[in-house]
Amino acid sequence: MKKTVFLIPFLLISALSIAQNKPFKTDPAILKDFMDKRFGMFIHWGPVSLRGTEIGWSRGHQVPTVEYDNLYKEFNPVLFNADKWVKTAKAAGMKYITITSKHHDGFCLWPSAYTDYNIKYSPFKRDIVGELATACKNNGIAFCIYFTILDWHDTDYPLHNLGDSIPDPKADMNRFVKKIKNELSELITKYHPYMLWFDGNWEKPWTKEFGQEVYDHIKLLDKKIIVNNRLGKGSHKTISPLTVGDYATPEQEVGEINMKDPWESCITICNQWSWKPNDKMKTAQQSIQTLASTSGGNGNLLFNVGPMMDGRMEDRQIKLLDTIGRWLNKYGESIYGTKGGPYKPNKEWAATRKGSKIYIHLFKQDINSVNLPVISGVKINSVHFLSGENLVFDQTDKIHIKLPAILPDKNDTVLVIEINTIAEGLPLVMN
Ligand code: FHN
Repeated sequence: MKKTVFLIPFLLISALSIAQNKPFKTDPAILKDFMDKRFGMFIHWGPVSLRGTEIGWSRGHQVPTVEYDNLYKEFNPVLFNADKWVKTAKAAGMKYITITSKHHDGFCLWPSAYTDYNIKYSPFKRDIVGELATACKNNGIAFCIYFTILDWHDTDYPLHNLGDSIPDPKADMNRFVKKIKNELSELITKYHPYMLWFDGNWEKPWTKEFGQEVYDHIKLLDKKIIVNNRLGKGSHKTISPLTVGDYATPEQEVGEINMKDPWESCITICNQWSWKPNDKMKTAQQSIQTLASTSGGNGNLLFNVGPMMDGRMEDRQIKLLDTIGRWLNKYGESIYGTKGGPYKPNKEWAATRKGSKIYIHLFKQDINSVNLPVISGVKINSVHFLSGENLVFDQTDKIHIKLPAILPDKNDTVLVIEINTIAEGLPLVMN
């Protein structure tokens, strides 16, 4: 009884805010906490891993639709161990995990009461979303959920396959939106996600109005939940008047530097989002330099792995993630809790900043000096490798830093420029 009494005023205020069309915005302090994390794991997984083709997109293409929609009857990833996955992410220096609870193929990795097309009806039966949420909580990793609003399997969603353009007359978007709001209520009240990562807003049936309705529904249940920018319409890369959500989501590329709007690049460790046998994998150097470049642009990196059909992540991917983690163990202060800039990232280097330090991430090995534009009003007190060694520099019409023949780290050598002011307050230098 007591709880309900408390709840009533909150619900009234919330309903009033929505009636005045003042949708909730996520608290900037929560968004800052998210952006300070800088590095997360994306996981694309489902019964499609039995075929090694792309999740959602291969349905009705590389895999016939009927065959694809029945894969769940074979799906039994007996080696799935949520704690192992979370520990792999933690060892990589990742601070959050985002899993595809439901992708465009409509299969749910949690035992939803609103569709039988879910994990409970597979040989595996176990609640994958729930087990991962618990493992994240036990290991101090923020748990986040990917949720598609484009569902080719659902009869109420008007399009049933990639490339469909004629809406199914039997479909009903209002019924569809009601169902996804119910599914989101399940996910929010059972698993308490830190963030919801929506996807699939580009097809005609979805509107900004549906997006706002779902966003308001989420915020009524938990105002703290961070929401990406794929509930509304418009470009994934930016925040615009068409956006519903809190941050931008450039994909398979490092986003443009942006000191105003929060953003996160989602990029695959291999080529495919879900598991593919012998897929081409990125190198440690590419991965670490991508992380430094996203941080240099003031954004986060959501780095995607696709677990195999038996529930394991590939050993070679675990080894690569561990190498990234070892780099972050040494140089993480130049990534976590930093701001991007004050110099724009480029192919040679990226800059991050925190307190009275500017960190320069050097991507090339065979260089004997680095030249940076001077910043008016800034005096350099010292320059050294983050690993310790002091460096000779001078500041005339440019900042010139001499480097030894061998740099400390072949993936990304970090320089520290100690200055006489707070680096985060400096304007961007258009280098
Ligand atoms: O279609 C999806 C794709 O499978 C993957 O989930 C990416 C991740 O950002 N989002 C969509 C393509 O933009």
